[in-house]
Formats: sequence, C-alpha cells, structure tokens
Amino acid sequence: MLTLHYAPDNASLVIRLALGAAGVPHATQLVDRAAGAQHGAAYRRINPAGRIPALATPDGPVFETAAILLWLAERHAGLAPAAQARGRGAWLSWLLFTANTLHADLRALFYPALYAPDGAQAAHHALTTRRIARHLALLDAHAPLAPAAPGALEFYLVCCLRWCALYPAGGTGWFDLAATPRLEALARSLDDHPAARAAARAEGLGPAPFSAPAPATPPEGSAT
Ligand SMILES: N[C@@H](CCC(=O)N[C@@H](CS)C(=O)NCC(=O)O)C(=O)O
Repeated sequence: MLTLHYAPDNASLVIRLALGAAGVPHATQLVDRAAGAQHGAAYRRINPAGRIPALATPDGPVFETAAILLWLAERHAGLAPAAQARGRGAWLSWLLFTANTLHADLRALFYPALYAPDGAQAAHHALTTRRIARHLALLDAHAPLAPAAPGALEFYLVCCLRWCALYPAGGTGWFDLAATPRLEALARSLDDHPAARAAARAEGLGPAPFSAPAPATPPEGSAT
C-alpha cells in the first residue's frame, strides 16, 4: 500500500491526481502545516527536505513531485509515454522544465522571505512573476499536451495554473490564464476529470479547481 503525505492544495495535489487517474490504491496522511509538521522530526524521516509531498512506498519514501510522478509512471500505465515511445524525450523535457523551472519559481513567489531581503520583496515579486509568465508562454507554445488523455505532465501543469491564480493571497493580479490559450483549454478540460472531482472533494477545491479556482476549504488541514 502507498501512503501519500499531503496537505490540501499543496504540491501533493499533483500526486493525488496522478494516483486517482491511474487507479492506484493508496492511503493519505495529512501533514499539519498549521503546526509546521513538515519541519518536524517525524516528517523529516520521510522527506529530509521537509517539503510536501512524499509518497511512502514498499521501496521506501519517495519525494520531489517529479520523482514521485516518474516512479508512479514506471509502474502504472497512462501517466507518461512509454520509455521507447516517440515523443518521450520532449515529454521528459517539459516535465522537468515544469518541475525545475516553473515549480521552482513558484516556490520563489510563494516564499519571498526565503528568497529576498526585507525591502526588496516588491521587486522580487515583479521579477519572479515576469519569469513565470515567460515559462507559461513557453509551455503554452511547446509542451506536448493531451487534454483528452491527461497524464503526469497535464496534472502537474493544471495545479501550477491553480496556484498562480490563488497564491500569494493579494499578489495574483499579474496572472491571466487567457494569455495561454492551450493551458486554459487544458485547465477547463481537467476541471471535470474524475480524478479532479475526487481530489476537489477530498481537499475542498471547488467546482472549477483549475480554470476558475477559489481558495481551498478543506475538510481537514490547511493549505498554508
Ligand atoms: N521541489 C519540491 C517542492 C515542494 C514544495 O514546495 N512543497 C510545498 C507545499 S506546495 C511545501 O512543502 N511547503 C512547506 C514548506 O516549504 O515549509 C517538490 O517538487 O516536491
């Protein structure tokens, strides 16, 4: 049995969607962010980096969103092109771009105190959002997207779009989903995916979690 260590509307949402879409049986374990449990000794035994998500597996814990997605895709069909499939290289490129570049800059946007000194936060926000808008434009132009048969890349991207629209509270005016029409179509399409509906119920994500997101109202835990 796999156990997803999660907090509502955190990066663990990407993994919940992938597990749901691939029909992988799993349990979930809340990481209590309000109590800073991600930094506690018990959670650091699962993920020494103290970040959410982590997936407990018979092979030991796996952490980092992209690593978990690839680990799952190696074991369950439908999440990624097969190792020898045409387009596998492009798919890997854009998955890793999403993780290493887009998601990394989202972290910089959401945790400004870790990235910019006091007094420089407005400039940091402006520069970071400019970079993120460029990343999204590149993804919109080039990423191999399959809205009708979504896999790891599509689920990762729609979560990133959701977070751009919601976080940080009061600092989302820069974001315009309509500026990236392929990503917008993907978000609209995945709003109604069965795995998204199940995740929305579990984490309180509302009726259009990707194309018109509202702040999470989770039945347990908190997003921040
Ligand atoms: N590179 C990590 C980033 C994960 C990440 O930033 N998780 C956030 C929640 S969305 C987190 O753990 N935040 C709490 C913290 O950093 O204290 C990954 O891909 O898993």
